[in-house]
Amino acid sequence: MFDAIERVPGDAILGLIQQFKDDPNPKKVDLGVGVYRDEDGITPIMRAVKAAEKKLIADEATKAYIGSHGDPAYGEHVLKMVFGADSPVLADNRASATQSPGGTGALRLAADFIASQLPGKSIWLSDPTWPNHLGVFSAAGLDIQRYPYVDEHNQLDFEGMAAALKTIPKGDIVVLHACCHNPTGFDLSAEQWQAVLEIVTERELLPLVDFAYQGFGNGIDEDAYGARLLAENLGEVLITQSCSKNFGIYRERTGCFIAVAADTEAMEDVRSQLAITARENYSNPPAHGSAIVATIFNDAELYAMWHDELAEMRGRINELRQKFVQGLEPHGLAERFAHVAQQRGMFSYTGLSKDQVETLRDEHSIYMVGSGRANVAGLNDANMEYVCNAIASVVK
Ligand code: PLP
Ligand code: TYF
Repeated sequence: MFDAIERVPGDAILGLIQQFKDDPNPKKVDLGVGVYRDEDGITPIMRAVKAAEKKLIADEATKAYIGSHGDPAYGEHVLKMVFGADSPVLADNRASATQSPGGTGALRLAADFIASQLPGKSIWLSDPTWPNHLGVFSAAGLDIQRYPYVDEHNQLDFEGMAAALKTIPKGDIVVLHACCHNPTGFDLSAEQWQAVLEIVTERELLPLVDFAYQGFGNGIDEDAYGARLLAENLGEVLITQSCSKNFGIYRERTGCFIAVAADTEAMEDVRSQLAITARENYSNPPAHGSAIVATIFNDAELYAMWHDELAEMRGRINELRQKFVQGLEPHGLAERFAHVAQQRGMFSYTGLSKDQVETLRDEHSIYMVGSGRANVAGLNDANMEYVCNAIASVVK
């Protein structure tokens, strides 16, 4: 029976990991997959996470199931991180948290919830977006539509985006990246979020805010600006959250699907459906990652340790953005790449073409995604000059 099964290519971003490993060039540079790297190129376990794990090993009393919505303590901490402890949304008790296997699991919960409870609605994704958005939403059977996000010069095209949002049929779902847009690194300003709120209100759209990088852009609260603005001013908002990046616990699969409803009653109705969606997918979420996060939030010392290290990571990325543009200055390319210093998060749409990306890989062993997306965190003082020289050689 399996004779007819076709072999298909794997995920292009994850495929870069293997290509990089197999490259014998000692000068090779990995700017591919989106994991944070430190100055030594390592993806470290954060200090507070290590300490929380030690505590958990000593104190953990059971491995019994945690329930379809996950650990309530984790859910409460995530709601406070996303909305702010004093949020009117939380005071009104109209937000529900369902712990999920990573942000991807939250996206799948969102997709299945939309497919079963909001049938006939299309889902609108930025063009470009994280390729897995297309995979997850189409696997759930949703009709996918696109709105523009960058112009032909690889700059944020907010006018184009806003014009497209104004044409979306009433009741459709629009996916917005809360911060650190993947793959471009272009985020919306406060004024632009306000404009989005007005369009979404006027068109009666349902925003789905994908929040995978809180704390990687400008700060925990700063990065939540758009998500909070929408949740505080709209009756209904969906949020898919991830702790993979900001706690560095990628493989522990720790995320949360948040549904904001008009009031507590409506929220409880939605919540009851989400327990079924979770159960039908995987029954219960994994518990280790959420236990780490809850342990850190419950301990003032661990919280401070985590908060400081996240600030260090964010500071390093933003500093690398500046150094990269400075490194291109002697080549007369500082202006052409000035946008890299303005972008936020791990990723930058560099503006390099597919051919230039291929030349960088084949001739210089510098790996980035075909779209020209670079993981800025893969840069460091040791490889910066090498990368800048190589880029200068391919663009000239
Ligand atoms: N959404 C975006 C835009 C992402 O870049 C990621 C990153 O991997 C995710 C969601 C989900 O991440 P994870 O499933 O690893 O938590
Ligand atoms: O965009 C990235 O690099 C990260 C990691 O199927 C990732 O979000 C990439 C592809 C994928 C899963 C995670």
